[in-house]
Amino acid sequence: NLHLLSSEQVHVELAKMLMEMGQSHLFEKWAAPGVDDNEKRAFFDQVAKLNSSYPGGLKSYIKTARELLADSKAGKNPFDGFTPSVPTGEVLKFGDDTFINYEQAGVKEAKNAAFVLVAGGLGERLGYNGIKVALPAETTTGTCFLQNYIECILALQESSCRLAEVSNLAISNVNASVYEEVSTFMLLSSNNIYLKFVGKCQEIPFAIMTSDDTHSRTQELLESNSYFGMKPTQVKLLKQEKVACLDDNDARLAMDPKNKYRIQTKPHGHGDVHALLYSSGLLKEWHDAGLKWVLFFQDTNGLLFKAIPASLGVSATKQYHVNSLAVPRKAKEAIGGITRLTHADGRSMVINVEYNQLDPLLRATGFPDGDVNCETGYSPFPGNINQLILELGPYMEELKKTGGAIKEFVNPKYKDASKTSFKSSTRLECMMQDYPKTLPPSAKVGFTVMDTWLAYAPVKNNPEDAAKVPKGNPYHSATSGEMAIYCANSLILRKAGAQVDEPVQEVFNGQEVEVWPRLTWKPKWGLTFSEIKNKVSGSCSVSQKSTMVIEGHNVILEDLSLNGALIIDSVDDAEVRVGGKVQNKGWTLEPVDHKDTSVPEEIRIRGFKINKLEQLEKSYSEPGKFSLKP
Ligand code: UPG
Repeated sequence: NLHLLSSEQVHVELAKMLMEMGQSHLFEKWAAPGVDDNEKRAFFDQVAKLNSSYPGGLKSYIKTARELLADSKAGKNPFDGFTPSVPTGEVLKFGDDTFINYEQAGVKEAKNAAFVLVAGGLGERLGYNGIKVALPAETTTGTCFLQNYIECILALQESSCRLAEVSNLAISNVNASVYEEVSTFMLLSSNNIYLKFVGKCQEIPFAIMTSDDTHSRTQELLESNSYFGMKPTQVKLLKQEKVACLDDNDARLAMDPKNKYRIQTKPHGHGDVHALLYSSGLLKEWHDAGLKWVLFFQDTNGLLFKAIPASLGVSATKQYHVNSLAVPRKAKEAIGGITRLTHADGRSMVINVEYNQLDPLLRATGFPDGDVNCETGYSPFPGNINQLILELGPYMEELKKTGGAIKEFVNPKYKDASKTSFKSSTRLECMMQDYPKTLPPSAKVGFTVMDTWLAYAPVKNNPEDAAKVPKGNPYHSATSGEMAIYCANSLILRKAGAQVDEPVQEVFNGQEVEVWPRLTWKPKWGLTFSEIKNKVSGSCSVSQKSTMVIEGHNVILEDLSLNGALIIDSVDDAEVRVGGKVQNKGWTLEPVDHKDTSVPEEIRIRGFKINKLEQLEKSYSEPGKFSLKP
């Protein structure tokens, strides 16, 4: 009832609560009554915010903190009583029949999905000054992560809608003329006539979790780029709040070192996303609109959407309440391991064990070597890439009970072995992948393993740290993130029938990487393997030095021999067949030093810049059929 009281009374109530919870030190240095009143009011405003943004309020935060700090001091193993084992999941192979079927099922389901990007992290390990979603995923086109994500969602939306429409046509044999007024996209009917679609596609909602560190810059990025083609109403930003820092094992709240009228705060972790989706009412809105799936993803993975259709297909086919995407994991790699934990009392769950906990857990449970590779050269535990697909109905039901609260942890850095004081203040944290921890054993929790080259190439490490990564382990840098996109696109085109040259090895920012031809395309050109395969025909070949940028939707590669740079842009109604021999000097990669501040930060952190020497560039701005055969 606090909000019904006048603000002064609210302050009194909050002060009482803090006193009751052993926080009187917060007021010790306050000036005499009547002095610094504005600052004192601001203090209570901050307390009110900390209180309302945490499920159960500050009282509950302090209580949980005391319990977790006591466990930590006692050295209690969070996995006490549990034995880890390797779980079984769905292992997919790109391009085979199973994969294609899952992709088809996933595209069909996509119209019932909502996407959630967690982008509140500052990316301290990367050390980039901007927000991570504004970084170019690759510099051939300069497309940033956020643009890529939005264009992928829009492409999926259109493919899903088209698929639904094609099946409607097949069922109802609709009169073609109905479809001829406006064109949003083209359909191929069962008797191979192109029809123009006039219906409205269901918009796939897109929510982005931001924080004080990223909110305004994310908003500006969207606004200054017209939401990258998405309707502004389709995108919702949810800002997570920070939580109070803790000074000692009694969970005394830490004062801001610079202001005696403020509590020091730090991020609470990506697990906040569940409480925010629930408390904002968004989940209910999606549920009421008949949606079925919520897909969570992270800020810098330029490959992710290549794996989304098939993994959504797995969720739909297997009716998984929770489906985590995973890739083969190198031992000690900084990605969590998906593990089956079986308790002595018979309980069992499949859950992520975070990368810093897997080794101690294994050592404590009869695996003296800890987190090591097995005979395959990989850890036997699949690596969690933190792409989660939740079925909305059961998810809503669970959140009605928990309010979205996720099992938290605390990670204090103690001054010495007595564990009585901390080197610096700590706070409670939570992770979005810990959601299944509160689920009943009946919940269907599964995971889907994909090839790393297809699904996972995040940008997390700065050049110095990346250069120190042990040989054979992934760099997870801006350099490797960009190279992974060219590699994946080259391998996909190969699988689609083109002959693509082998990569060459080069060193940028101290990291040895494979440089494949720089092949890029808009997601609307092809997100699934079937879509891409349909656009590659005859005998196509691409040399290693080549660059290709496909901006159009309906561009068909037909007997193309590419040895140079080719840039094609076309409106959706133009069908462009590209073939023949394209030969020019192309675009080259020129090394730059990451310390060279004359080069923009987003370029120098990858260690190369693109020299555009010569290219064949064509743009088709009118509808019609065209052929480009130089
Ligand atoms: N993030 C927030 N709010 C926070 C902290 C992080 O939104 O308070 C976001 C961040 O922007 C990013 C994501 O959460 O999009 C993940 O953060 P990051 O620092 O990249 O996570 P890691 O510590 O590297 O680990 C996560 C998972 C781990 C998984 C790995 C895969 O915890 O299990 O293997 O991501 O990339």
